[in-house]
Amino acid sequence: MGKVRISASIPADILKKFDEVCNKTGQPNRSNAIMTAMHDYIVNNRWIDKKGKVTGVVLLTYNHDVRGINAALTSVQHSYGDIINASLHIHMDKHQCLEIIAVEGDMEKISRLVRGLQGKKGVLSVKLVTAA
Ligand code: NI
Repeated sequence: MGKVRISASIPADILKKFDEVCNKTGQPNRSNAIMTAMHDYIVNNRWIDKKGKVTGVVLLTYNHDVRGINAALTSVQHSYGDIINASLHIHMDKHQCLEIIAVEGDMEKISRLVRGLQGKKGVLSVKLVTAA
């Protein structure tokens, strides 16, 4: 398949970090690294098409300095109490937190939970890993 040229606007600090990781991982050029990152994004989001009962974990990282984020994330999780078995909070450093949320239930509802978390200001990443 032929290649297409794209253009995108992204924050300078993200690009700087991206280029640093590209160098460390030995990517031949930025286009190749972006292609790899896009492939990972596609693979990481395959769960979107899953259906039925799913068991897994949601890995959520966020910046806890953002005003109101803790309350917002707790509120979302309380709304999905029937599919959340447990959660574990890890203070990664002074600013970043990792939350591991064990989920079990209908994929459609888990998907809504993930989207609810993704939409909050200060959230850095949300990843769902399904066990079955
Ligand atoms: Ni924390």
